[in-house]
Amino acid sequence: MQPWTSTSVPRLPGHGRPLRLYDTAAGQVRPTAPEKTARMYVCGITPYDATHLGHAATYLAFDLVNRYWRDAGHDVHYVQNVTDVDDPLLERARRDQDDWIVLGMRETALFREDMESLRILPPRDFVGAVEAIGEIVEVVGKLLACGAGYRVEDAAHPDIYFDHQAAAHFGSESGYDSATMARLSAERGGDPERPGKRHPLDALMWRTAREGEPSWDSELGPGRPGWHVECCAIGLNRLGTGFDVQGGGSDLIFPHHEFSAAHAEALTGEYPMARHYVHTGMIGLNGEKMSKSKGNLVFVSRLRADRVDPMALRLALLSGYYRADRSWTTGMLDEAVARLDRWRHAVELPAGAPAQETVSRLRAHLSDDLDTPGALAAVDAWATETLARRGRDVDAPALLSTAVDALLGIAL
Ligand code: 5CA
Ligand code: ZN
Repeated sequence: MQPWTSTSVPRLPGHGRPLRLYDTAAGQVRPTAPEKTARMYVCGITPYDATHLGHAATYLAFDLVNRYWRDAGHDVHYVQNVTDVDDPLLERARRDQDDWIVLGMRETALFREDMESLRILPPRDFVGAVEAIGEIVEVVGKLLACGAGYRVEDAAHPDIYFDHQAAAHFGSESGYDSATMARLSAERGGDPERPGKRHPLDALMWRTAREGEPSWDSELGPGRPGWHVECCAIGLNRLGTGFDVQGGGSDLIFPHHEFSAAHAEALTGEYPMARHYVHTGMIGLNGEKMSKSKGNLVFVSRLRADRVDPMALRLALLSGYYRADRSWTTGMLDEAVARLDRWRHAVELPAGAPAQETVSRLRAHLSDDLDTPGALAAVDAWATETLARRGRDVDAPALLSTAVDALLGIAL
């Protein structure tokens, strides 16, 4: 798929220390150690509805990772998928008597616009499940051939499942106990009740054709791909195994990332698939989880239509810790508008407080597991000094503005 258009990233003099991120598998903050080209896979949208603030906050967190690595001199090979064929999309299309392909195209187009307006750097590879069907079939075929995959004994629908015991490290990504795994798998798209599976946890890799559902002819027989194997195939084929970051919201810790990693291990014999598993907190609204069923989704496109400055929106989303479950409030947006206004006034002055130290603090906070509240506070302190006319450094406003653009993605 065509990704969205990139904004340019200015080069900032110097660099900070290595980026440290919380790794779900290790249960602690660890330094990332990319080679010249850093490799990151972030789970993309299922395009049956518009981008809400939860999606935006998640992609924004990984945008900071991307920007920090670039600032450190790395190239970043960033891959993101689009789950453009799956149950939620087909269900929505059926409910609205819509064409599932057109629905997916429409919402993906809107997502691109939203990402571009928020100045989120695009992935190098933006890959839809549909365009990757050939490579997914190949992965499923190999897993079937080596015994990690099996067909359920169901003459009408001999679907292919993954035997989770085929991966020696199954469970190491989430660290969850079996009761938690069973509960989450049932809640998040699994089918523990399906007769004929070797184990209730085992995940679907190939769903044979059903009446009224899209399917593709393949050596596995006509059908469509399961969800976890989609991300495994798209990621491995572009990044290889042992890539730096596998990312997404915390709702993907299990079963999605556990199974993608297990498929990769069974397929390649190598472990781990990713060196860091990084998960963002869930965004809610006024204290309640943002969800379709509650009808309390706040869409980026709606805010854009209301002429909210995307930079204020970006700043508002960055004002909380990325890993914390947190609530969106209109107060956050008001605060961000005022903050942006202060910063813009400060950088417009002909001179300001010296900014070198602020840039170092900005980098230090970001390198510390993306401490954005600390990073914003460092810029606030510089703006306060500058607006009080306590600085005469004529280079400071431009340096500060470059740093805020390069590292935080905010255009002042
Ligand atoms: N297509 C799959 C991933 S392969 C998917 O989860 N799609 S999604 O549209 O449901 O979510 C897209 C991304 O946004 C995922 O990384 C998901 O973890 C994240 N996300 C979803 N809801 C929220 C939320 N309320 N807060 C923060 N992140 C969220
Ligand atoms: Zn995914």
